Amino acid sequence: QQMREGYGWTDYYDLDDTYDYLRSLAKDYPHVVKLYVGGTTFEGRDILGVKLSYKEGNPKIFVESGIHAREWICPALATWILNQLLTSEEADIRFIAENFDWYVFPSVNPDGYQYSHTTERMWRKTVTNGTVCNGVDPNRNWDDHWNEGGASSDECSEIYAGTGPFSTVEAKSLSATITELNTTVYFSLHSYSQLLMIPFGHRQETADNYDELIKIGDKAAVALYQRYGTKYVVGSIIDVIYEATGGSMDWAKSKLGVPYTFEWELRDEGRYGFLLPADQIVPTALETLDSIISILRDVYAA
Ligand code: ING
Ligand code: ZN
Repeated sequence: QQMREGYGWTDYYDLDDTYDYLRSLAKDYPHVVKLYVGGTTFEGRDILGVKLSYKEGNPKIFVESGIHAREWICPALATWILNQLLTSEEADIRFIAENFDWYVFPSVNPDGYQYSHTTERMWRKTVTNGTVCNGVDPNRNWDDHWNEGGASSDECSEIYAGTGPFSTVEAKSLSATITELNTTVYFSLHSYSQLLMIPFGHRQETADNYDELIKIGDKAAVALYQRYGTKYVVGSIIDVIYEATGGSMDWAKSKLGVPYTFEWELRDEGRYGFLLPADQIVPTALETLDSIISILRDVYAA
């Protein structure tokens, strides 16, 4: 694996290293990669991402990674994908690199990610100055069926929804960026459980293109399986994991009408859980990219 100025994929890296890597890409590939600030945080950090584009007029892909602080495989996977899109000579990878515009945000909860590195490894939420407890679950704070189930009003809960829809600056500012983009594809990266999910996290609606998304998802899970035999279950959030409301992907589907929305729960099934050993970064990334290629081939053909 190519190493660049202290960054690579045989170890996990902290926020500063991750952001430095994005800056190095913008510097080294000035015609293809541009830094893109997607929002801001409680502690005043940028939610930093990149736009990767080889030509005008491509459909857009938004990659939301690291919304939960402790899911360290997600930022690692996001940067690994960027490296592949820029350096791979494989036809499938060149195809997805050059025929879509990629907006990749490896760590959309940077305060939480930093906190998970410095203070509490198992931190999930954002960082706030709560009255009794710290943090909001940034994947329960979006303005779609907010706090209607699988979320909590208790500030100390791991799934605390916040004081109202988009009460967090992180979800609010990022949602404004996503709205402006008018993206065709929305990918959300989480760990762990080996699931490939589509909207919704409640039973009040079903995705308008549910059958199409399931069909694309099932094919993608087969593609993923073919690399190392890793098994993924495909389905809606409510069917395959649990009830959850106010999540980002549900918002992208129901409020923006993004046609193709998928959310991965990456490796593993719980042996290591959030503490996935770093020697699984590259295998996880390779198999996940296989599923991404499958999805994007179908999206392109649709
Ligand atoms: N899982 C997700 C969570 O936020 C999810 C599942 C996805 C819920 C999308 C709602 C919307 O709880 C993890 N592991 O965080
Ligand atoms: Zn998560």
